[in-house]
Amino acid sequence: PESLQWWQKTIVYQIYPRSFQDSSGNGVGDIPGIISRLDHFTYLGVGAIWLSPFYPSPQLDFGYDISDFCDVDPLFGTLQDFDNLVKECHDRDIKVIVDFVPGHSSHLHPWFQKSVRREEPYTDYYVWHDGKTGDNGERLPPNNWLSVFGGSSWAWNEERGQFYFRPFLPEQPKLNYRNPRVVEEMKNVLRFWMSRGVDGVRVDAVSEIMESADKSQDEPCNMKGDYPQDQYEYLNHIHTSMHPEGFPLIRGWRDVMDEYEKKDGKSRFMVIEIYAPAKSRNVYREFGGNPFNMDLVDLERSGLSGQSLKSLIEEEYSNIGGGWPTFVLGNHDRNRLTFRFGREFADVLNMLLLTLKGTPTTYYGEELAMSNIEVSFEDTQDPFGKNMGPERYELFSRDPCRSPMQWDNTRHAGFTKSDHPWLPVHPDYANCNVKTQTKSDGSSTSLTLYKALATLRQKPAFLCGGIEFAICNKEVFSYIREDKTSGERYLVALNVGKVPALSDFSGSPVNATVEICTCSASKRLTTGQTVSLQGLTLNPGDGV
Ligand code: TEU
Repeated sequence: PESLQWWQKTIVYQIYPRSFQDSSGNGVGDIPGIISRLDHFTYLGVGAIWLSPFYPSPQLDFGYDISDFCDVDPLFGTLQDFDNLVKECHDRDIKVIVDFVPGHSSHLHPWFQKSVRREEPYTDYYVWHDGKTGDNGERLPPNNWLSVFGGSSWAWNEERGQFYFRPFLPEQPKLNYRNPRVVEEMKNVLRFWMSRGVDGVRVDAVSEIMESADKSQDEPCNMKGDYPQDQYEYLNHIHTSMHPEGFPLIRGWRDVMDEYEKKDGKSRFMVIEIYAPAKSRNVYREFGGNPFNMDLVDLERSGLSGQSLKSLIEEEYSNIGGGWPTFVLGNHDRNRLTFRFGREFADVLNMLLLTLKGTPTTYYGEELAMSNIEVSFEDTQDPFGKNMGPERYELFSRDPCRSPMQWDNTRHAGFTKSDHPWLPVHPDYANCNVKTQTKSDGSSTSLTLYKALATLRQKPAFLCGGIEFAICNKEVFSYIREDKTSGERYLVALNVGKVPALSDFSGSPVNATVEICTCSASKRLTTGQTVSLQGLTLNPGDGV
């Protein structure tokens, strides 16, 4: 463990600033609110927080549309508040990771405004194109490329008289990385935040960072039969996704982080957002990035079994070479665990995440097993959901997983004093909240389990010990984490199936002592109890 860097020893906790804690009473979370809640991380044993964007923004994609990369939106506070946050975190030995969104800016960014007017040196800061003329003389985009959020990824700008590329919203014009000035500008953005003392970055939307130079090529079709042709999945994105000319940009950003490492000898973490198979993740590692492993994020109930977990985890460990895994279960773009798998599997999946080798990332609220909220189409805030229309919005809207953090059982779960939180609090907050789940009446809750797991994973066997798979079948996923030096040896056994399983785990020892178990398993097992490994029954959702 001594040779591990801080980011290999900690849990990363993702905060969605809008939804964490409102201190100003406007219904939207803010930085002073986060500062007021830092005890939560000390209590849990979480040593790093990652903040989704808090930069000036018209909030059309809730902060992922940035109009000034080097400031704080008044909605969330001031730069002084941010500096205070860094100081308060560091005083508590908590690292701070910020979101770095290099791919696009807001349409309101001065660079884009000047680019529209062809003011030098901004003329080519974005990806502009004349487009084509159709058979009837109509104006058409240069190709069939699609936006991740649906529809053409080209938007017409009347003032400049050209199309611009925008792989997400029309209000998120793509920066042109074929322009060396842009490359340098974004490195300076990184330097700005590194100089303010941040310990790492999460790099946004890395797949879409670079597009083919040749805009005359269409993307090939991916689907057979009836599928909405303006939807992202309809095409294979060889020109806009994971483009090899984007890889060196990762190296450039890593180099900037290294400049800071060299100055003070402190390691900096750069985790990149990419939904990619193991082989492609390795490519990004070669360029200095540390890609999230999103395999568990992409998993749904129908795909969950002991075997499926084994195969995806085995693949990570066998492909990673000298790299370091970064597992994650969910984020602000995906449905919550309870929605995807059912309430009974939330704890067992947290147990999985926190007992694997690698850096785990937890999305806020998952330590409580918070649930998706229901939002009607009329009330939908997320542009991705709105774009899809009343029939399909539920498949795409990200509002349900972004509801306010549930702190206690007072009004709006203690999130805000406003009458109107920006998204409604989940109605289950009276029982599902930090305060209730911390109550020390001896019974175990999702939160107390999470805390116990966070403590346990500090043991060398979990931090850096080997992993050896044990019984893996439809129901059961089990593995042994062992540290040879100290002789620590733990069996982790999880039932992720639909029926109870009676398994024989006995190898060398016949008996084992229960260290920790999920809430459902705690009805039959208790910490410190000796159990026979020859016949251990686990019900669905049980983990031990
Ligand atoms: O998400 C990026 C994103 O949506 C893609 O990685 C996408 O999932 C993939 O390419 C589809 O195959 C990030 C943020 O997490 C999200 O909240 C933002 O809306 C988006 O970037 C735009 O900044």
